[in-house]
Amino acid sequence: MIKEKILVIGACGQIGVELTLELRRIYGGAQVIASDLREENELLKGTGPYVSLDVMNKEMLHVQVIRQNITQIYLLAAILSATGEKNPNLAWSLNMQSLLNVLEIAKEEQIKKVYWPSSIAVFGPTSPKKNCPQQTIIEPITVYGISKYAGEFWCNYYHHRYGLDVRSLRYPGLISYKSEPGGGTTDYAVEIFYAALEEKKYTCCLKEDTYLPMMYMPDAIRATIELMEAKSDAISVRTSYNISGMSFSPKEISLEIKKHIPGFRTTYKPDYRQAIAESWPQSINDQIAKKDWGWKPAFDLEKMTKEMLKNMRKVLE
Ligand code: NAD
Ligand code: AKB
Repeated sequence: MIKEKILVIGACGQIGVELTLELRRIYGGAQVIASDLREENELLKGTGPYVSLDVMNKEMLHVQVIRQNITQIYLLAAILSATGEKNPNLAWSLNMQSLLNVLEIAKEEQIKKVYWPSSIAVFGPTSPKKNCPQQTIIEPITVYGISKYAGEFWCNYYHHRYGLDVRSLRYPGLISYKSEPGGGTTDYAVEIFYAALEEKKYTCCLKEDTYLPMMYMPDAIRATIELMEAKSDAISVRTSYNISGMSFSPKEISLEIKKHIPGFRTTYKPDYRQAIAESWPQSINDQIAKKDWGWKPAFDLEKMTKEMLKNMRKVLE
């Protein structure tokens, strides 16, 4: 049996650190090559090999894939929604070219499986706000959302045209404590925990009643692994699957945190991120992921808040 050799690109980001650690737990440290533009993340050090890699450099990427005998690629490098609006050309260029480089090399080298995440940011103001279905009107207004929607169709194209086994999830906003979020509109849902523990007050960039789909990182990591381990013929969606965890507003998460930190106060100072958040659905329908590969989230707002506070207290000690 051929041992899997996995390349994670963007391994030092919010998802990359936790996903790399979980892949190393499953496949063994030496089998999972972490790579990024940045310096190696502290949590990854000593857990397996690390290479410095710019995914935009196709030749360098190709050499690594051949040299390391890679069988699976997880591509996580991207510019997220809020940062993307500050530099739309750069966001389009990185988000598209990184994917095209990976898909093309994966096709040439007959890579067994590719993972690339999409986002709820594909949806736009004309998509249904509540229980947003897999297939619906999709007219994104951010460069990030446009790049994710285009990317989904490139994945679909490489699957149908070349038989490449590429799989994808439309993550909601992800909440985690191990590595910091990297410039998204939903980052407030992580920042609020730091602020609550360190200052007992927080100024939120969104209005108090802005509902968004969110997920605790352990659910997102499990969803990713479950999708990648599912039998190929169970995967009916080759663009990207809707997945859902929870949905809450800044006011609701503030109240939940206040149950544990009684003096905590949030004030609201909406900025350019408000328009982005308002263009996205408030909740997501993930019935196809449930049916195809058995997706089931484990964390709701109450459980996630308890876990975040417990774990962040340890980090801040
Ligand atoms: P992040 O910004 O935290 O991490 C991205 C990593 O990619 C960073 O470590 C960065 O240094 C690296 N990178 C950037 N340019 C690179 C390059 N040219 N070559 C190699 N590495 C490069 O992002 P994240 O939150 O971990 O997101 C990972 C993926 O998941 C992205 O595709 C993102 O769109 C998607 N996603 C994330 C969320 C979320 O809430 N975090 C939600 C939906 C989708
Ligand atoms: C962002 O806010 O840009 C990300 C996402 C939902 O894709 N967290």
